[in-house]
Amino acid sequence: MGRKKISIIGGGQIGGVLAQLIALRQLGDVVLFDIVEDMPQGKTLDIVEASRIDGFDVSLKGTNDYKDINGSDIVIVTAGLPRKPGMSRDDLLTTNAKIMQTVAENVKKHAANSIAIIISNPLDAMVTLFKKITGFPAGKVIGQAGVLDSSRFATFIAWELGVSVKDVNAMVLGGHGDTMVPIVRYANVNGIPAMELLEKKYKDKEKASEVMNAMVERTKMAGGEVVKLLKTGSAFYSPASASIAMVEAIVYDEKRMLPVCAYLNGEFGVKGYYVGVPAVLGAAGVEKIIEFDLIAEEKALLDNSVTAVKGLVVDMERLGF
Ligand code: A3D
Repeated sequence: MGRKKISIIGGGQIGGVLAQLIALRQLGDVVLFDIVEDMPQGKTLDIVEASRIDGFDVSLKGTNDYKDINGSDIVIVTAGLPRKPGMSRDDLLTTNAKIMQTVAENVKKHAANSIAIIISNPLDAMVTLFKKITGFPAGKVIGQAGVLDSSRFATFIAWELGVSVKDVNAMVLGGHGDTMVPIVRYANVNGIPAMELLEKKYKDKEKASEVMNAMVERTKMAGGEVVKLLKTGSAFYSPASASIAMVEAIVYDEKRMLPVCAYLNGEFGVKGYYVGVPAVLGAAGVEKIIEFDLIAEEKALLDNSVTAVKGLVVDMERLGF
């Protein structure tokens, strides 16, 4: 068995970091595709020239020709405009749907047996469109959102409780928009509920809830917080890392249970839509959706998020996609 071939469509901020992370971790040979001439070639040359120093040995190819993605095992799609300050992810719909259309057609043509991880925004709509155009099996088209949103939530909890982020587990479900649903009830530090630790810290239930709510709100707006600071684009280090966790789960057949944007066929009461839920990720892509009982409040929040996702998909269809 040779090395995996991992193609990245869109060699911008996220695409560049992804190429470097794949190389550093030797997850496979990398093809970095972009429509901008010479740029992906420049980035891959730059990355590979550090291979002697970093001690990796994989092939990296930058290209403007889709033929180079032929036979990819994994395709990661980052093509599309990022947000600028004041924009919502949904404002990117028309522009990025057009881009996604071409990308999906070419991935179908050149890498028909690949597993696709979609990162472009608005995420839930872009995954839906990619699946529709390629006709790939549902488990082989996966969106990245939950791994990043959950890591953001975990980071805030770790800061608040003064513990290592390595010991924090937190999960965010639903769509990748302002309606996303951080699951407070199961946020924990090595198994101890984060809420319990907050109540101990503040010796006041109300104050503890207030602090948790602030972290939930910050998580929902975390992408926008970075956009506001960067001014010229959106987060790219953390989205790349989040996608790498998914790539690793697939390459090493880890069966990790990660929150990903997956196609639902009745799970969580949703049929025919891509929504962020916990799923087992292995060599075949999404191998299983993990259902668990939500309490009424969580169910209401998830339903609200699903309604937003459906609205976005309807908007996209009205635009002719
Ligand atoms: P950016 O640095 O602009 O890179 C996008 C790249 O796509 C550019 O290099 C473009 O040249 C390229 N591109 C444009 N059109 C095409 C095309 N037709 N075919 C191939 N490549 C094309 O953006 P970025 O890397 O910062 O972000 C990429 C996408 O990810 C954006 O849509 C962001 O909104 C999205 N994003 C998603 C998350 C999630 O967690 C889901 C987080 C952050 C950003």
